[in-house]
Amino acid sequence: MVDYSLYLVTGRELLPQGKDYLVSLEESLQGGVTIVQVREKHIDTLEFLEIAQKTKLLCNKYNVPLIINDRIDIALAVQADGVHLGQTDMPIHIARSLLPPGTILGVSCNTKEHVQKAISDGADYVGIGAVWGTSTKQLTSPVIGVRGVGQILKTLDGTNVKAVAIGGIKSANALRTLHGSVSTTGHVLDGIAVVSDIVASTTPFHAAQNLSSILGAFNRNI
Ligand code: TZP
Ligand code: MG
Repeated sequence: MVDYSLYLVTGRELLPQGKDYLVSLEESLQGGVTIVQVREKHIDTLEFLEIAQKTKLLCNKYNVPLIINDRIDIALAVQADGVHLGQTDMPIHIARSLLPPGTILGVSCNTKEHVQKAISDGADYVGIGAVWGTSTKQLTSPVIGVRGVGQILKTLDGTNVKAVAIGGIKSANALRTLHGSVSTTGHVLDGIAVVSDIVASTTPFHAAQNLSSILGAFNRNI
């Protein structure tokens, strides 16, 4: 079973000055990150490949799945565990036909319609957001808030498709995000996806550990 609870999405441009990418990543894994997505925009294929290979080695060391954003070729090349796709990337059902059986496929969603399509296309999980405002990504649609996440989560009732929320999640609002997102039908997030709260921290170990203990507290309360 994949543990989506503390889903780290990389963002090398957000690293504190002088902080090495792999050092930060390893500290965050030691702090409790359960799954890692390499997200790189506008870099050469060779550089993406090298980053993905190094990330894969670290993920293997901590027995944590590696997801590659957008690039099916890179995922195949490094034998990643999964691929994350956006609404204008390769459709999930086509990605599925290109990748080995059992590959984890996730898709970004911000409407119920997106989620319905993700379900029928055979996605394993959806990333719902942006839940809060964020400066990490230029958003093309309004933030949906925790109520919006809860409404979208309902669409997943009765399916085995997992869900993480993303966008502006920090230790200061993580518990509110988890509690506030519970749908009127009782559907709960499977995890929170985070970039800056961990990557921009000078102490990613502590950032991840804080989030991890918040997840623990939430799970003890539901
Ligand atoms: N997709 C929706 S919001 C976002 C992505 C990749 C960025 C989230 O970054 P942060 O720093 O956790 O707000
Ligand atoms: Mg994409």
